[in-house]
Amino acid sequence: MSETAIENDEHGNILTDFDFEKKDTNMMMAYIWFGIVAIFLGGLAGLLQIMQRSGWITLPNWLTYYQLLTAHGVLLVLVFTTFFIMGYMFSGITRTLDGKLTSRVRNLGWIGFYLMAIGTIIAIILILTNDGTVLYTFYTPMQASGWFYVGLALLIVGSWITSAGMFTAYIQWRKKNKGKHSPLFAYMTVATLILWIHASLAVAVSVIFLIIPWAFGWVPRVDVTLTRVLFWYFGHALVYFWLLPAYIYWYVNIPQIVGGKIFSNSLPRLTFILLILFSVPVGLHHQLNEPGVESFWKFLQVILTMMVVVPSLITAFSIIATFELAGRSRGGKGLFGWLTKLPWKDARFITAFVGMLFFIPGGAGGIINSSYQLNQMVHNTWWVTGHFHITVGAAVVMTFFAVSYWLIPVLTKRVFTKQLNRLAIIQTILWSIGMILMAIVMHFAGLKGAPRRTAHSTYGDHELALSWLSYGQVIGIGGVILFIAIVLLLYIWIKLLFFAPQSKKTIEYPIGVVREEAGDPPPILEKWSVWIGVSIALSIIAYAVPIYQIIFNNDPGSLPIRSW
Ligand code: HAS
Repeated sequence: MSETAIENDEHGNILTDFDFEKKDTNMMMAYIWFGIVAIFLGGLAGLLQIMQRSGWITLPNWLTYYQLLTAHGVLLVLVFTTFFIMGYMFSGITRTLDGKLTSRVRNLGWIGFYLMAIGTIIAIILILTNDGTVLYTFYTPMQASGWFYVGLALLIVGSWITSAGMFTAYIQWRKKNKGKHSPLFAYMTVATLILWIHASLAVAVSVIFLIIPWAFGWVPRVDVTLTRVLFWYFGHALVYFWLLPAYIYWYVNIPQIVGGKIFSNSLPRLTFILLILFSVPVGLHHQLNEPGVESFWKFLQVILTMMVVVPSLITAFSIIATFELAGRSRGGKGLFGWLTKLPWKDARFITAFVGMLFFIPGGAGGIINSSYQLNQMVHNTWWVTGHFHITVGAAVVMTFFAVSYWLIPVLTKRVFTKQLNRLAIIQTILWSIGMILMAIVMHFAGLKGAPRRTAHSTYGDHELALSWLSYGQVIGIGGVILFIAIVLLLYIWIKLLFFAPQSKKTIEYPIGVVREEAGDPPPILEKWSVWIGVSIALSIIAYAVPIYQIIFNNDPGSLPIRSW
């Protein structure tokens, strides 16, 4: 569905006659606002921690490296992502379904928001008091205050209620539009939320039934292997919960921005179905070097990991096809002439495009990580930190920045001016340089053995550890540039929230139109029960035996450890 474009403003924005209802806008803005605060605080923690790790500063007694690392991880990859994603998906669901939400859906959206917000605040207070310094993976037997886990549980339960709101909107639309296939944005949102709920059930079971009773001292010991396996059941799918909304932008919004059409109406749906199926039964590839699980099951999940790469490769080729069609329809000739016709000066496009470029080495690095033997080389080194900064920290987050450059103006009815667009492009350049210096160099340092999750140390001036020092300096500079980029981003957002010129009309909410030649999607792709069933079956095949073995191997469990 495309909007009715009525005119262009002097900054080149397309103005439309579409308006969200004020009540809906308020709810979406609440999510976006929380995300903005989280990214700033998380970025600040990142800056301090990288400066400590590079040996540039000594932290005061009341603040430790691991506390900052926990705050950085929780605020950025758990809090910022979840709030921003929910706000963005709510906006797209509203825009492509009925244009407005029913009060039932909106109420669920608000209840979810408050639970998530309360949970986050509890967890952050515990991190600040140094009672939750267990990193974002909260690996047992490190034990935080029970309230830290209660906070995280509320964040997850809140997100389920938010999801219920979006499911309700989708079900209401389908009842009114029997026999029609749903708009692509809504379809992809539903797929993302199915994946999220399936995966997060495992971590909720672990937190509520295993970790919380142990952390409050109701039971003395915890089964470490079981909690870690349940964490990674969730933890790998979590990365696709970040990635899929970025894919929604690439598949659905960007075609409109580049002046093209959506390449196919079925392929994106198939991609998301494959991601539902294969993103969960692969978590053991994070534990290839851990004891307690038979290698057969690890190997099986390595094979399934190679399957989950397929939808990303489909995405790569589909997006390039979309760009080519757009470039050619704008007069691009020859083998690569279409590239010159893409809107390189539009921050809504270029920021996400650079994110896509980062995802090429990011994805290749992921394949290296998941190759059983190669994992021994990179596991627990800075390589992995580099990998996730160019995947989530670049590909995904740069896409979210691009989304914010039109979503905030749509919600605030302010104008994304030429000057803000220029600043956004500078922000993209800074972010890219920062990521190259920090995350790409981390890969090399990791190959030389530099460990992740460790504070600055020269390990008694050991020769090997000294060889990491020069990498640390470059990585530190990258981290500082990234923080400067966050400050610039904040400036742009504050302008868009409060100070950019107000517009009477709303700027375009870019929803691409599917190419006329593309056929209708086969109805089976929207039979969710089938795919949920297959997904559960695959997870049972991959996990039932190892989990059974862990539970019945008479592991005495571990007493708590406070390592900080
Ligand atoms: Fe990963 C560790 C394997 C993708 C995030 N990963 C992590 C951690 C995080 C993370 C946070 O197997 C650390 C967790 C922790 O704290 O311990 N990862 C993979 C694999 C993929 C993968 C196989 N990871 C991601 C994504 C993430 C993410 C996405 C966040 C969003 N990862 C691992 C493994 C580990 C791991 C192990 C554990 C390592 C260890 O030992 O601890 C795959 O999904 C990647 C597939 C992607 C591709 C790329 C396709 C390229 C595209 C861009 C196209 C470009 C265009 C532009 C269109 C094959 C789609 C070009 C246009 C032109 C015109 C030229």
